[in-house]
Amino acid sequence: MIDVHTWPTPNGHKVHIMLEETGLEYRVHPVNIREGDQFKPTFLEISPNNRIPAIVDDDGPGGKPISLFESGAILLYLASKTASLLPVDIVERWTCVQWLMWQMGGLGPMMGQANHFRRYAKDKIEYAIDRYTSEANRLTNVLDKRLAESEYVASDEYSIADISIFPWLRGAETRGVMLDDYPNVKRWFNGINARPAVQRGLKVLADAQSSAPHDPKSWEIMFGKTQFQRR
Ligand SMILES: N[C@@H](CCC(=O)N[C@@H](CS)C(=O)NCC(=O)O)C(=O)O
Repeated sequence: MIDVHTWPTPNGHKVHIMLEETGLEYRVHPVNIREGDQFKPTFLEISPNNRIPAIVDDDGPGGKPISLFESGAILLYLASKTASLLPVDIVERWTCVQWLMWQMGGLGPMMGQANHFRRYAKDKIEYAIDRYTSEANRLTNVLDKRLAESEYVASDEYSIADISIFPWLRGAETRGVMLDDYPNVKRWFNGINARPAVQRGLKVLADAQSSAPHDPKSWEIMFGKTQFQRR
């Protein structure tokens, strides 16, 4: 059984979708990041970076429990555990890892910053809004060019690279990225969105999902002193 400590955000959705795609048995433990659950000592024990998602697999390597944080590492682990969604061909496999790293180090953080400065920053800093919106669009264009030559991101096979990127393109317009401007991304996005396992993954904790603006308390937890306190 896999225990997933999570919340319905893009990084959480990656793991929810992967668990549904692989058919692994899992239990959901909500970590309400707007209320500060990510700072609880029990959560920090498995995720010292105070970020969701994290998993504990009681049937890890050698039948022993393993706990993991960082969504990219979790996707790689679950792909390797189930021998699925990671291409077998060695070139395609490394291409898949390459795009997974591109998402983890580029698209995710830049989309996150675009969202932050466009929606959450107390001061509307034009330079920051422009920089991160431009970066989010530049990266989406890189993806669009890739998807002009390949059905899926790593190859013509659906893989964890697609699963890692897809949630970041949901609600892209709030980050200043219009999918109509990227026809290959739009074609790929609609195909993935139509997968039953993806739809099931998106339903995990769906009731808790909120696009409402932060109130002063949740803003302080996410972006104020509580976030940056040494633990
Ligand atoms: N690189 C990490 C990023 C995880 C991350 O940023 N998680 C956010 C939600 S999407 C979070 O837990 N935020 C809590 C906080 O900022 O305190 C991953 O991919 O797992």
